[in-house]
Amino acid sequence: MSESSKLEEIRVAAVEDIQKLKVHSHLNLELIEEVRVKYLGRNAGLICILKNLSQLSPDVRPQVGKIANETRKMIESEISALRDNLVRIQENQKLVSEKIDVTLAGRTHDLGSFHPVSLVISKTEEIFARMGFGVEEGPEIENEFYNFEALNIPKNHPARAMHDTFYVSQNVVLRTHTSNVQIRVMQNKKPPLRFLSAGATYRHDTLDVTHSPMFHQMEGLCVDEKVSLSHLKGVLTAYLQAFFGDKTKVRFRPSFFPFTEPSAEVDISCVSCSGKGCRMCKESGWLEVLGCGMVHDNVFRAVKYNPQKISGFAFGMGVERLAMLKYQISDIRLFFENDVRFLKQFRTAL
Ligand code: 2U9
Repeated sequence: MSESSKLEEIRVAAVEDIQKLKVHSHLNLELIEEVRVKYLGRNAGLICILKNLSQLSPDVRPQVGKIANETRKMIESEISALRDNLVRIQENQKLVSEKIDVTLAGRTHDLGSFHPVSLVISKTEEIFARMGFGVEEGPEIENEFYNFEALNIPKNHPARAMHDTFYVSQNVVLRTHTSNVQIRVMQNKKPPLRFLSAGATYRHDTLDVTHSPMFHQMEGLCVDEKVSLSHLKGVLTAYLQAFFGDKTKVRFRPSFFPFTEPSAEVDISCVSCSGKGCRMCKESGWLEVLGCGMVHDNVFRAVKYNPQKISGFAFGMGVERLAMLKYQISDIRLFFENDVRFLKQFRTAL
């Protein structure tokens, strides 16, 4: 068979194969590549003719060469048109399938909120910061020296009894107040000192509406030369009016604590009836909010401060109790159940 007839056969077959690709219902790049290799691959008939052109006699060579090149160009351009077309179709399909409706309503995220105990602590720290008080921390597991001895609570004092204190081992307790922090700070720093300590404390109480074996305390200490009871009254009155509102009345009643002398308990006018008398204040018009006093000389001696030269005031309050009064919560257990329906009510509390 002459080279020209072979070329004609190849051309007819290629046109037929390309036509099949054009109408193929599941055309893909591999099918196109198969046809390309069949006609333009290294062993394809057309390519062999082109490679062997030099062996043809000079009288037919130009004609065969011309037809062979034209056939190759025709197949090449058909194949690349098919390929471009397929790529365009696939891109369009991708765009359509990935289309998003930007007008759909977005998914919202639930905002978290601070626990009321955290809110009370940070609000208190903020108010005291304006009066020059910093914040200090200390361990919740403590030895008896820092929790009792240094605070003028001697051995055999009822507060040390097993029914009040959780003992970890013979000499080690879960702190019953945050006062261990003040002792540690006084051991490490010299006066003047002004700071708060806040954190979890533990007492051997049975859980009920007002008691919890774990609760939070905030305590404050101010130590310097010539610190007096009037400084104590001024600072605590300013704090309570900033925290509960500037119309709040504040009164100090004599009391007793081993670590302060003199000692006092502080009441505010009832947050519910403003002092007229109601169920919340048991008709007294007053609510007890904290304890305080002038630091006992024995406490200063325990940290090697000279009580002749320096004096100080201290105070302590229960954080859950303050939160219960401020937000009118009647049951302390709500703080520890962490029901989101309770917690989310404090989203905008401060
Ligand atoms: C040092 C010296 C003195 C801290 C004080 C109170 C009075 C007080 C209670 C309030 C309610 C504890 O949470 S509560 O049960 N606290 O009444 N706390 S004076 O006095 C200190 C502390 C540290 C070195």
